[in-house]
Amino acid sequence: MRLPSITAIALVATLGAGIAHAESPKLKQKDTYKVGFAQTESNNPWRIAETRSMQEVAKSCGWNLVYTDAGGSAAKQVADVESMIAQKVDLIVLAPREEKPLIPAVMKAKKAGIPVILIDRNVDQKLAGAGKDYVTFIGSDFIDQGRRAGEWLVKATGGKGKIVELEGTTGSSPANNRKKGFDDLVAKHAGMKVVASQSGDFARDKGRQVMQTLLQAHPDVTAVYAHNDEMAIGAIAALEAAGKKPGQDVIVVSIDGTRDALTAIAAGKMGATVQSSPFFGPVTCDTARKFAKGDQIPAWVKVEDKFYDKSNAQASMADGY
Ligand code: GYE
Repeated sequence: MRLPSITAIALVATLGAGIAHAESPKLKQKDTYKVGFAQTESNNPWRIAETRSMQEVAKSCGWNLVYTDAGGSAAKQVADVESMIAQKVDLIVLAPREEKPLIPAVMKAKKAGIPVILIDRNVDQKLAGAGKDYVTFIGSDFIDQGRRAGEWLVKATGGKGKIVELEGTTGSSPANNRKKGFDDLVAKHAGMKVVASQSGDFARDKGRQVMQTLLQAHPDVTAVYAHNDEMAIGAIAALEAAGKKPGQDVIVVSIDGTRDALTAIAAGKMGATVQSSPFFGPVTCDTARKFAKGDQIPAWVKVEDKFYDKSNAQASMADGY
């Protein structure tokens, strides 16, 4: 079993100075807390690694965890948060499935005097703010992840290609921002074009199905950019089923750093993946402790991510999950 605690804490950079949390609910300093963790779904290795990280840290952080799984439904996730409020938890850790539908849940918790820490995905910044409606957002820079995937692809292809983009869950912050980072970078290269961009809902089989359909309309595609590794693995299956050689005929790049992706890179079927660390337990415990102590917390506790291609995938297999 991997021990993510030390690296996860070390890879977190705080952005700017802390902000005053004048308006948001406070957290008392106690030995034990009742903490709600509202997960979005459990259908991929990333989610499972994240949940495990939270469960593991709960023991050392003095948390009695109230865990819910929204099963891929934002409406269920809102109801999950409402149930945590009814159970009078001390703190809610929310991984909001989509940017807008979870706003009412954040506002209800605020009204009930329960602080909310957002992890992994963010909510719409026009509708809610750190230090006011929730404590902070702990997570990766998704725009930068998309840009890094694009930069690698430009280098790997000499700036030429017909790209299929497989988007994550519609309305989620990683899908919105991974698209922006990649599309903006690719737009600077005249020889590169995104010929189709469609959601595969961050899911392996959906990615395979969408790729299968898009291949019929665009049989001359030369690259795939998937917003996560699960969809990339699904796309590789669709390419192989269509008689194409992933890694040779079609270059595949994505985001996450799962064990399956590192294996596919080592086997030459996938080109590269930008890590998106799911190990939120230690940094969330650390942030909650600091917040209870009255320390200033930045609006965004940024998680730094690694990068894997054929030069380091095999040697980095232990990073995978
Ligand atoms: O990339 C994906 C998961 O929100 C950062 O969601 C997370 C993303 C991750 O389902 O695999």
